[in-house]
Amino acid sequence: MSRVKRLFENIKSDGAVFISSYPNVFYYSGFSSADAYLLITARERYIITDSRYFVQAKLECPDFELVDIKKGWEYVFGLIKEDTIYFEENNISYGMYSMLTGKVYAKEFIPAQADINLPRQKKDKHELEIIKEAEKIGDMAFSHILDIIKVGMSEREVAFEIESYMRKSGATGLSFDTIAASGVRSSMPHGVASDKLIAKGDLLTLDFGCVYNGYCSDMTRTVVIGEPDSKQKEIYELVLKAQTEAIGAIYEGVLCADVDKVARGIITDAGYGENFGHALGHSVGIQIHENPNFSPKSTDVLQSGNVLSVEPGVYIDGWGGVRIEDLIAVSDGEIINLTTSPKEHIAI
Ligand SMILES: [Mn+2]
Repeated sequence: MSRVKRLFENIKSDGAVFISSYPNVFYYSGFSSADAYLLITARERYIITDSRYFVQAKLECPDFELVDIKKGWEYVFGLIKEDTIYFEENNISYGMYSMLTGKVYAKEFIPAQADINLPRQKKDKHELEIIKEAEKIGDMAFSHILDIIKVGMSEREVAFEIESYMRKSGATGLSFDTIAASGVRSSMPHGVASDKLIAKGDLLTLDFGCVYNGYCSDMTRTVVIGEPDSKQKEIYELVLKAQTEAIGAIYEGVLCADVDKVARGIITDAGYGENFGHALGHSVGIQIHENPNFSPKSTDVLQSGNVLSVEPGVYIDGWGGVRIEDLIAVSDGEIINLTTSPKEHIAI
């Protein structure tokens, strides 16, 4: 079923859909730049952009009729007969919303972000292949960086080396700012690379991802610079056990909250429940954080086509932290770990 058809099934109405976010413009039309909007009805498909992108829009979106944004919004919405417009309430400025609801007075605007996003939760075979390739670039970057990391290098140098390797391997960008957090900085779950120099005995958490053909990868490994001490070993083994058992608990149809519970239970029983503050995992796709999530509050059931991270962590203020993250895909009843980098205690 086409993506637009699935969209209208979710909305269950004859209205039009106005799309204003890059991920949804890309998903529904194939247009790979920002600065474009879509207006879609059951019969019509318009892409609204400016002259910088006309050639690109014609190439990438052959099913869409191109409309010059210069013509103005009254012209754009005048193209359709529908009076009800579903829109992305989380992806529109207050200014634009006011302008649209003020000027396009004959139309009723109804927030429909969740319904518009929903088809993206179930990746098709083609999308799964792309994400697998993206994750492979991350795996190769990790293997590359293990040969390079040395005492005295800054976190920023390590991050740049990972990023440049991924770009050379076909990535068009980064999923997010690379996290390279060493020593006590590794207690910050999102410690973006700094000028801190890597020292002997440091834990080093590397969390990174690239964008490849429009889709994100995401992985985390924690390594020790030199031989790990007993506490580093204890925490690493705990996080690894939580991650391995959580992955083992995944099957198509499982409650996402139950997968979180497996990892959280293991970490809590060891006395570190307070040190695992975030959810176990999130979906990955065109965006780095998508739904559903492996979180205690999730009410979602895992379905074929879902791609989620499994990333438990233990963070101890003033000491450091450990996180290990793989990307898991569910495809026709099969559970596929897209991340192949080793997880046994890596000492550098
Ligand atoms: Mn992640």
